[in-house]
Order: sequence, then C-alpha cells, then structure tokens
Amino acid sequence: MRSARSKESDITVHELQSSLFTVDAAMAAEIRTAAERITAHPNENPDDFGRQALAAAFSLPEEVRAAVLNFAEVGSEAGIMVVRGLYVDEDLTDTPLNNKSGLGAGTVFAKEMGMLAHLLGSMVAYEAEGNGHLIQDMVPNPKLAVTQQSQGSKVELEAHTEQCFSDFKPDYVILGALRGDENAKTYAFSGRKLVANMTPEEVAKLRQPLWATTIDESFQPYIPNPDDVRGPFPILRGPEDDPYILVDQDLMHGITAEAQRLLAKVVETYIEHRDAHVLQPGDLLMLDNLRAMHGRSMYEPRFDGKDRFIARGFVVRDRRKLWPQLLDDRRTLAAVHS
Ligand SMILES: O=C(O)CCC(=O)C(=O)O
Ligand SMILES: [Fe+2]
Repeated sequence: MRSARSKESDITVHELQSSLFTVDAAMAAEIRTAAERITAHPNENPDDFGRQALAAAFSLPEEVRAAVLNFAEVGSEAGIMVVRGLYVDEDLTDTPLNNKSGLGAGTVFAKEMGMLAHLLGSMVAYEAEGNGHLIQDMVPNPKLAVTQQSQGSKVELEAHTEQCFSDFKPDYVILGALRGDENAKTYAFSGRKLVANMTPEEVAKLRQPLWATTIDESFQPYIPNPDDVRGPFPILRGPEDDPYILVDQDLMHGITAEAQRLLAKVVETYIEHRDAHVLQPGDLLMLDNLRAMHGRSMYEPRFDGKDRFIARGFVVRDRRKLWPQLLDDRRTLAAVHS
C-alpha cells in the first residue's frame, strides 16, 4: 500500500486510493474461484449470501484486498473506485426490459461483487427500492426511458446523493457491469473537488443547514408522511480536507434565495468538473456515497437484449446500527423507515 511519512512528524499518512484497479487474468481467476464458494442466492437468502460473501472475501488476492480496504479508509480523489477485469459469466442471459426478475443476482459475477462489497461494509437491501432485491438489475426500461430513475436512459440522470432524504442511506452504491454501453457515462464528483472549485466564503455557506429535501417519489407510497420536507441540511460537512457531500438536483431546494443560487452553482460546477466513467463488462464501480455525488449521461438503448446490464448493490459501514429498522431478515431496510 502506498504511504508517505509526513515531514513534521513520524506519523504515516496513507495516500488516497487510485480510482482504477485492473486485475490481471491470474487474479481474476483467483477471485472467481473464491466467489464460486458462495452458494446462497442474494435475493432469496440475502443474509446467508452476505455472510458467505464476507467469509469468501478473506480469500481475495492480497493486492486487490489492500486496495479496496484503502479506498474504504481514505477514499479516492474522485470518490469512486473501479475494479476492472473481473470474470463475467459466459452464459449471461439477455438484458431484461425491467428489473422485476433480478437475473443479474444469479451470476458468478454477483458473487464476486458480494465479496468485494464486504471489504467496504455489509450489503443491505431496501424494501422500497428495486423490488427489495439485495442485487438489483439496473437496465434501460422502455417504459421509464425519460424518467429520473436508475432505469431511465434517454435523459440525463441528474446529480444526486443516493437517498439524500434518508438517515439510512447507503454508504456505498456498487455498480457491477455485466454489459456496458459506450455512451453511458457514470458521473461522480467528490466533495474534495467541489471545495477546490468554490471560494472559501461559498464553502463556509455550504456548511450551514440551508437546504431542505422532499422524498423521492418511488419511496413515497411506503411511508407515513410522504409529503414531508426534511432538513434543512448542510451540503458539506465533516473534515475540511475530506468533506462529505449531500446534494440532489431534483429533490433539494435552498431555504433562502441565496442558498438556492448556491445549489445551482454546485450543480454547474459538477457539470463542468465531474469525472466520468464508462462501465465495461467486468467492471465493478464502488461509489462513496458520503464523499461524492453522482449521476449518469443519457444514452440510446436498442432494447434488443444486448443493452447495458448493471447489477447494483448497496453497502452500509455498520449494519448493527440499522437493526431496529431492518426486516426480520436483518438485511433489508423496512420501507416504512425510508
Ligand atoms: O446508471 C448509472 O451509472 C448510475 C445510476 C445511479 O444513479 C444509481 O444506480 O444509483
Ligand atoms: Fe444513484
């Protein structure tokens, strides 16, 4: 692991993780072998799957394990890390037209995702999201093509923090590419990069609780007060040199005219300076949902069975803290607590 000695003291400072880690063929084979030990199905027995994935993670090759653990500790400049070159099932089914069946969850690739995810924390499902599946199919759905949902395609998916409105938001969103699309760019923009592009006065304002949020439409049917406006929250919080960020272009608004203008500036800055990653088959993108906001470009699906096919999962650092909000399976956040 790369580290440096700070000049002023003897303390070792670990460097930010680089955003791309490519596994070679031998490492990919080792990861596949370790993954194949997992027997539980992620969506049928999510807790068994999670426990088996954690156990299997101890057999991951040392180098990839160290890199992902470093990302979990100190993060990366871009707020994402991509592990590239994982094995993808040769007999992969056609890309479905909706996320109902959870086909991606049945792949060896999903098991590889599960292992890597358990270096970051624990995988959890959300009852109100993606049919409550632990590993969801994220595919272009012709009926949702122009919506602000993950299954949209023909419009840009606007900048957001995953579940910005929820106390139980995931710490990481993981996107595993079974199939890619060369025009679909996943965007990320870290708090570090935002701060570097704002004045000190703006950064100070962004640390004040001046932004409120409504609740995502798809979660509203499940919760007691669907029209609640939550907050106000600050957009930035946490350490000055490692800020945490909370943004949603669609759901959040400033509680003053000035705060509203500042939110618009954050979005403009994101558009100008964001990082973009085109997911290719065998990529696992891990997004640090505290350290970076994200979105996705528009793209043109063909709906021919060969479209972009992403297996998506969510990770929390400490599942124990969520136990009062979890269903009996102790893996799924109850919709009512969204
Ligand atoms: O499609 C993508 O690359 C990202 C979609 C997204 O925002 C998500 O899955 O949370
Ligand atoms: Fe998202």
